[in-house]
Amino acid sequence: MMRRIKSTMWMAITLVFAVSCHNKENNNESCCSSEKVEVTDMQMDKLGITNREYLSAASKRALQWPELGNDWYIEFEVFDLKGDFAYEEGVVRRDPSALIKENGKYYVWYTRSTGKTDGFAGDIEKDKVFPWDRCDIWYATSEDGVTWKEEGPAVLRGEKGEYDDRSVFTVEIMKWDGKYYLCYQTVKSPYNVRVKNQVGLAWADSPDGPWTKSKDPILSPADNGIWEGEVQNRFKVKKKGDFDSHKVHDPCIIPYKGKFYLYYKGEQMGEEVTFGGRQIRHGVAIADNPKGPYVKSPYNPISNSGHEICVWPYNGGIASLITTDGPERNTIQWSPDGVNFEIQSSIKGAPHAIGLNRAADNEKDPTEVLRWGLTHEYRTYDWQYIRGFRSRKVKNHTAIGEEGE
Ligand code: AAL
Repeated sequence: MMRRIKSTMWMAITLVFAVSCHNKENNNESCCSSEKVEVTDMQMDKLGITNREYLSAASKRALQWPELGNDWYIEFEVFDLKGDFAYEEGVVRRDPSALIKENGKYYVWYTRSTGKTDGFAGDIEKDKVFPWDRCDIWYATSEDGVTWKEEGPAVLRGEKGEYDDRSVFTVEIMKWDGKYYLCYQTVKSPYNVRVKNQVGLAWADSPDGPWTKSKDPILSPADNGIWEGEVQNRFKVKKKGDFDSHKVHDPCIIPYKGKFYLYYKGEQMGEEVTFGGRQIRHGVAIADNPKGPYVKSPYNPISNSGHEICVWPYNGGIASLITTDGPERNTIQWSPDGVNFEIQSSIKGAPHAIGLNRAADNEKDPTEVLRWGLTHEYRTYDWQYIRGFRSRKVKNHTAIGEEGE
């Protein structure tokens, strides 16, 4: 535990250090040269430092490293699946939920639609504006995690006028106290670029349904942003509002410390491009009961990086895979309390929209739930399909024929 705290402190220090040096350089001040840093012989040898009188900025950062292990460091590979999850032109299958194992089979839920994407330029009343527009939530089962059988729809879009009448998508599963809960994104028509996205919930006594849907959304965007003008442009705002003022996405509920933690991705009105990517943050909303009410944490946002939510319990806290956007993308983070996350490792990149394996023993290893699972991939912008992934730890780096110890 101590090591973990130290390592995350180091990561934070490194980031702050890097930013402050950068600022000073911009102000034309000489940076990082005058401070006297003590270096022991052991540190010299371990870090391979040439001369303790001439420490580069990199060496100074390295001297602040704690003893880092490899526990949270993993590499991914993706592969094609069989049966109904083999690639099928004309059908969108994407954003798989986590896997659970029931009745000797793995179950997964996912976004499903047919037809090409038209975009926003035409008649949005008739067109399909995104690949995840006009979708329903379907489910599939598999005995081995590789060959999948599509079982049919689980949760359908609502009747005209309901909050989920246009699309239900990007679903997660939670099993709790013998019941099953699906939480998912919802959109109400008309699906224009300024439409607010919400989160719905459905529950059932069996993973095969039937599912009962919540009459109202269980989570909505913050209501404190102000659009500028009437034009359908999501970047034009008078005031942006909270990090989740436009959309609440990628919901995932984890039973934790006697409560229910709903993690989600927020999209802000007037989103910018920052750190070479989208301005995406994560938040959490907490409830006493699975059906809510969910109250957003005053600490939100709890991550300033990431995209799809991928969280799991570990060692009394919550771990989170942060991908795609923001300065901390491609890291795995952990929080002792489900709210205050610190970086544990950086990774080379992860498959998108991971559905992790909740049937795994999440306490066996920090990343056990990521050893294998599901992801989606874009064959084209029109067609996405569900694929498998595996991950492995990097344990050695030995040349062919190199002698062992
Ligand atoms: C995904 C998710 C949400 C978005 C779209 C479909 O990566 O973040 O689900 O709405 O893209």
